[in-house]
Amino acid sequence: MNKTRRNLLAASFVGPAAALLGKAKEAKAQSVAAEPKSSPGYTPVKTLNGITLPYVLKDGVKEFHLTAEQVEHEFAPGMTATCWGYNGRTPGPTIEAVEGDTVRILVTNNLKEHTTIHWHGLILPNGMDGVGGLTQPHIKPGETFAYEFMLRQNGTYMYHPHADEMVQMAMGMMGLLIIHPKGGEPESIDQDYAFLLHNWAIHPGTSRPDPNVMTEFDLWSFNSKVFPAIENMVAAEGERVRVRIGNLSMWNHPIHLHGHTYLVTGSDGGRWPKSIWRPETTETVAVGQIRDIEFVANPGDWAFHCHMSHHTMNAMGHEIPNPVGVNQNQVAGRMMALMPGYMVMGEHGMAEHQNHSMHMTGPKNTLPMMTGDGPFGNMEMGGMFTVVKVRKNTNENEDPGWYDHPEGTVAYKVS
Ligand SMILES: [Cu+2]
Repeated sequence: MNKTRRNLLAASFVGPAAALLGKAKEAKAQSVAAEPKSSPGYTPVKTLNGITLPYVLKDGVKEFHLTAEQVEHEFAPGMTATCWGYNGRTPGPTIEAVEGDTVRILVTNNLKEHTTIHWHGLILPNGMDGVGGLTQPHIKPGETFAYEFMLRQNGTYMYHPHADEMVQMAMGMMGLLIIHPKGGEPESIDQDYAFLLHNWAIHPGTSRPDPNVMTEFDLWSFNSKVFPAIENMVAAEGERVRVRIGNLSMWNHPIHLHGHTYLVTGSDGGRWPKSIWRPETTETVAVGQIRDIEFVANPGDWAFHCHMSHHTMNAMGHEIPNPVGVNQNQVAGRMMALMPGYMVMGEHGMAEHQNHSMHMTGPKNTLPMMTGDGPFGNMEMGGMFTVVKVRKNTNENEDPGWYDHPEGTVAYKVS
């Protein structure tokens, strides 16, 4: 909570609006002060579409419990699959703790094959590193292992299996581990969001990830959700927002934010010293990497997405002939004779497919390639796409709806 900036903000307004805003801020400050003593002492991370794992304190040790298991997972309404994850979800719940904490993480294996958990980026005793066969025996079905270590660093880290890794990660086993700095942030953060990038080979019409696929994936996800099911990120104007992005997919993803210049402030090597923060609008988060980005929120509905344009599509087909620029009139006549109702599409681009997505159904359990109703029409997106919604004031429990553009600030038709 950046109190200094809030007070400055409140002080810089005049008139009745200012009084109201001032009151709102005051109320917010009071509600923070009124929180129980167990307040964690940091801005908790919001895991998009996810949760933070609760812990119990046992003799000064924070004890967490992860259960590896099969999960029925919905990628977006209309498409579910049988995946593997932790505690009933993929990715598993986010583990949050503070630098200097000793943690004990119990891992129960409810899969039908052995597993382990590796703590990606952590400085820990070698035997806690979770590499099956190398640093520990595998956790067999039905067994529970304990990982116990002190957190000696702060930043954004990940956890994932290091046993039958190709299969277990392709099935969705992964999670975030966030360590807050002891004594607070050097630059305080108002909104702290986190998600993991992943890819899935769930071929159209099927409902189980295919772990053998190396490059030709069908779905691209933030926290195992695809647009339009990915939650928005919400912030108030002027708030400092951090987004922590981890990549446990098999591709690199250039992650792009509209309308801002953000600072890249950290990686899985922890939060970087200010001297090496750098301004970007697209930052590639490579396979196995973390990037933390931070920005001061500008008002609007800002697209936030992977810049590989095939990664903002759902249900990618890989053996589609290229129809762009092909006059299909002759084909249409012949096809209509065989199949009444046949339509040719794609000659002038693929956007026209959107006009038919409501009455033309694909295979069962398959999402449209591009979708999303916006205030001005179809957004024609899928996969790794969401929106950062920045408003004057925000209400935690309310979707702020679409941005109300000030008059004269929307691109307009000339002819
Ligand atoms: Cu991508």
